[in-house]
Amino acid sequence: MKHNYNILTLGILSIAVASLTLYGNVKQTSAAEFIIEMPVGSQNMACNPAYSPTGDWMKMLSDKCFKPSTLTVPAGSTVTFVNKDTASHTVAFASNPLDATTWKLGDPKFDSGLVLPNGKWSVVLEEVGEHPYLCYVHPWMIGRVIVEAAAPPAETRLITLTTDNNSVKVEVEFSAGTASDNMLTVDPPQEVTFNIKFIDPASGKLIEHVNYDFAVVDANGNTVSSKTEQHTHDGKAEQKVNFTSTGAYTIDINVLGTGINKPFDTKHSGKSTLSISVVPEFPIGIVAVFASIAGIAVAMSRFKGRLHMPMSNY
Ligand SMILES: [Cu+2]
Repeated sequence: MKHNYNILTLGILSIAVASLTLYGNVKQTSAAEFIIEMPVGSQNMACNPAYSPTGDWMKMLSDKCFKPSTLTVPAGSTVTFVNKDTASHTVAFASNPLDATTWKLGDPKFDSGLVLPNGKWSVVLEEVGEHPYLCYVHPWMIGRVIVEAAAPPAETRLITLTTDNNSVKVEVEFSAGTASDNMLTVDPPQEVTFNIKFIDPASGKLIEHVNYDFAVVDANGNTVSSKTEQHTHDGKAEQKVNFTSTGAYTIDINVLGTGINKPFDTKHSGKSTLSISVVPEFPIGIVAVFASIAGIAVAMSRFKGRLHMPMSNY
């Protein structure tokens, strides 16, 4: 299982590297702002030598009319058209820029109206797909924006807890698993490193000389492992837990107080609990099962083939 997981990870990594190579590492994956210029001279038909009033508009894209004439953006991006020319232009979306019946005129979301020299107009594009547009004053000015699905937000591996008396903010960053609703999900067997920060909620600063207990407790309330009276000078701590079996666990971080010697100052203290669900990661498990079924099927067919072979072939 672990082996399959590694191969899969390697596969995903190489696909990721391959796509990075294909698209270049400047490719934007989350919504952002993009600019398309109407360059000087776009008022002249000469900006688009391939233009003809009929035919395939996709063969009539010229960066001298709209720059760039093809722009790919993640969904939700803002595209701003900037008029650098000495004439006024428009931007009107149209399913076919050469077919006036498809021009989306009059809708301020799809039709800029006149954009004066040095003026600009912005549109937010949510719908995934190809969005052709034109300037209907100068219909040889044709362009398109291709909207791609935005990448999901980067995974955060951070859960913020507060002790029961609200005197310590406990920030827990973990090396593996996924977090949602203060619940961490881990695929076993997995060693997880917890980087813990003890923060003063009032100042937002790390608390110095923190003493704490760190315990892993199973669903029956039994302590699986624990470390007591741990001390951190700078308010940062690292703890490792090896999750070998599935189940529900909690990590109890009990802040005993601050100071070098007992009795500790309990101004910053209290208990905080992190819930952990240790479950096999479903899709990877399924892939592994399919892989082994496929393996058995191949073995079976080979065996069958041999059974049906004429004796003379031996
Ligand atoms: Cu124009």
